[in-house]
Amino acid sequence: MGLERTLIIVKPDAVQRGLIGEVLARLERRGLKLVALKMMQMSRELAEAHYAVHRGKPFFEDLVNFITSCPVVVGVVEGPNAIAVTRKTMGETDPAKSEAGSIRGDLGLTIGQNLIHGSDSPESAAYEIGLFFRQEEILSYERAIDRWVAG
Ligand code: D4T
Repeated sequence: MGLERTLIIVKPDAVQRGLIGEVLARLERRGLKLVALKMMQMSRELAEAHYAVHRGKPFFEDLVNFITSCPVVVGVVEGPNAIAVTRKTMGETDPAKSEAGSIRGDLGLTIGQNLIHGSDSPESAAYEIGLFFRQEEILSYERAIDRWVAG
């Protein structure tokens, strides 16, 4: 049971729909711990760096325009197997294929507006966390509930 950190972005559609709290609450209720959190307007340069693996794909331009279209909430969540657990809690990339009970399966309809980003591997988590946060912005702290969610 490896303790991992992963980057999450509450995307513009969730911000506009008033779902920031709902999205973050689902990760918190899962037992994951927020160790960094901020609201920001992503620049085009940052968006292109974040989505570098998708450069050249047909949806790249729309994706960058979308993610820079209004402020987002960016965070780092920590927990046992946090990368896979966060992805599972999010649902599939396409909300139409996502299980009910997941964030995208309960709250989304289309792939272009899928509410949340989560890193998909330890390598992308390390890269993405480094893009958005300085080391001193990521906090280490104990919660009294930690032993009840990850005993
Ligand atoms: P992100 O990266 O936003 O967490 O989404 P996923 O990890 O689930 O999916 P992804 O990297 O494959 O896609 C990134 C982002 O692009 C949008 N997208 C994707 C799109 O608009 N059209 C597409 O055909 C694909 C594959 C949705 C998520």
